[in-house]
Amino acid sequence: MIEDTIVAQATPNGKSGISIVRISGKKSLDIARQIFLRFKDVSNIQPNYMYLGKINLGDVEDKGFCVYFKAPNSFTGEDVVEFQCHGGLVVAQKIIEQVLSCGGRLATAGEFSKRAFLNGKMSLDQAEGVVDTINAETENQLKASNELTNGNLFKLVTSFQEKLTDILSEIEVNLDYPEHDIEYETKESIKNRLQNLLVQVEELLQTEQKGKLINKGISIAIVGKTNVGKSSLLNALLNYEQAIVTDIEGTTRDVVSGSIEYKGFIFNFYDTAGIRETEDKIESIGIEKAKKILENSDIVLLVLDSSRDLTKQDKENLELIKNKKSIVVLNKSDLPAKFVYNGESIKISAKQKINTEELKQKIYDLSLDGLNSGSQIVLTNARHIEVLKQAKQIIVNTIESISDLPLDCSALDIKTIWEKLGEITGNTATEDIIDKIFSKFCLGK
Ligand SMILES: Nc1nc2c(ncn2[C@@H]2O[C@H](COP(=O)(O)OP(=O)(O)OP(=O)(O)O)[C@@H](O)[C@H]2O)c(=O)[nH]1
Ligand SMILES: [Mg+2]
Repeated sequence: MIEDTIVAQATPNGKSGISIVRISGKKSLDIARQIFLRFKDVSNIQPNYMYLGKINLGDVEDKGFCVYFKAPNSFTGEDVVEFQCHGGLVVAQKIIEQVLSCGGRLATAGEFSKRAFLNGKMSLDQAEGVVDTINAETENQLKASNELTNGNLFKLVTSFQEKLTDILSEIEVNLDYPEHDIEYETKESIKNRLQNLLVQVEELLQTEQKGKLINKGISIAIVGKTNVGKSSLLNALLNYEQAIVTDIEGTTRDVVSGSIEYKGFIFNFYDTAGIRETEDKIESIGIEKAKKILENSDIVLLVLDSSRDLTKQDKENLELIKNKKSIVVLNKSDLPAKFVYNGESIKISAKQKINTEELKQKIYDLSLDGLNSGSQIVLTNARHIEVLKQAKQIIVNTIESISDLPLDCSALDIKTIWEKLGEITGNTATEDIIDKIFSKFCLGK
C-alpha cells in the first residue's frame, strides 16, 4: 500500500506562460486546502473542475488554477491535485516547498507513472509508450509510441498469453483423465497451437529492423572517387552548405554529416573522402574512414561523374558496394554524358539540384524494401524485443521437446513462456525490472 504523498513539477524549469505542479497521494486534497486559499472552507470540492484562485507561496501569493482528480479517476489512480501557476523559476518551486512543508515529499523520476502502473491504471508497456511519446522527435516515432499507449501491444501479448492458457487447460484435461489415453493427439494439437503462436511472435519480431530505422534514423553513406560531387550532393540534400566544395581533388578528408527528416524518418547523411590511391597520410586515414562508414551504413550512395569517362577507380568502387543496399548516382547530368551506365541508377545534378527529391524517395523506398510486414505494431523498444526473442526461443524448444517429454513437463515449459511474455506487460515483471524501467522516466512523469 502506497502511503505517502508525492509532488513534482510536471513542466520543464524555465520561463514559460505556465508551469504545472502535480501532487499525488492520500494527503493531496488536505495539502491543497492549505495552499489553495479558495479550497480552505469549501467542504465539497468538485473533482475534475478547474478552480481559479490564490495560491499561498509563503510570504507571497500568486493567482492560478487548481484541479482535483478523485481516486481512482486520475493518472496515478490516487487522489491527485494539479496546480497551473505562472511559469518561470520561482512560483512552481515555491508551491513545491509549501507542499513539502504540509507533509508531501519530492517524487523520484517516473514515480507518478510507477504508481499508475502499480494501481493498475496502465500496463508496463503502456507506461513505456508514454515515455516514448515524450521523447518522440518524428511522426513515425510518435506513431510507434501510440501503438503502446493505445494498448495495442498489450492486447496482442495478452492474446498470446490467452492462447497459452487454453493449451494449459487442454493439458489439464488430459492429465485429469489419463485413462482416455489421448496423449499423442493432445501433443500433436499442442504442437500445432504452439506453431501458430510462433508464427505470430515471429511476425512481430520481423518489425525490429523497421523499428530501428524509426528510432535511430537511416544512415546513408555518400561515397565515390574524388571530385565526383559527393559534398555538393550532401549540401543539395540538406539544403544548406554543410561541406566544403571545390574543384580540387581530395577536398573532403574527414567525414561530414548532416540530417533531414523525410516522410517521418530521420535521414543521417555521411559525406566522405573521395576514394583514390594517395601517398597523403591524412587523406589515407580519411579514405579508411570512408570505407568504414560505407560498411556500417544502411544505404550507400555511390556517386559517379557522368560528365567524365568511367575509371578503374569507379569500377573498384562499384565492387565495394556489391553486398550493400545501394544506389548508383550519376551526378553532373547537367553536362553531356560520357558513358552509358547499364545497371540501375539515378541521374541527378547536385549543383543544379535536379532530381534530388527523387533521390530521397529512392532512398526511402530502398530502406523500407522488404521491411513492411503484416504487423501494424512496429517494435521500437529494445526491452520488448529482447523479451520476445527469449519467449520465441522457449516456444521453439518446447515444440522440439514435446514429443519426448511427459505432458506435465511441457506444461511447465508453457507456463515459462506465459511468464516470459508477462514481462512485457508487467504482469510477471520483477520489482527490479519495474524499478529500472521507471528510473529512466523524467521527473514529474
Ligand atoms: N556541372 C556540375 N558540376 C558539379 C556538380 N556537382 C559538383 N560539381 C562540381 O564538381 C566539383 C567537385 O565537387 P565536390 O562536391 O567538392 O566533389 P567531391 O566528390 O566532394 O570531391 P572530394 O571531396 O574531393 O572527393 C566542384 O567544382 C563542383 O562545383 C554537378 O551536378 N554539375
Ligand atoms: Mg567532398
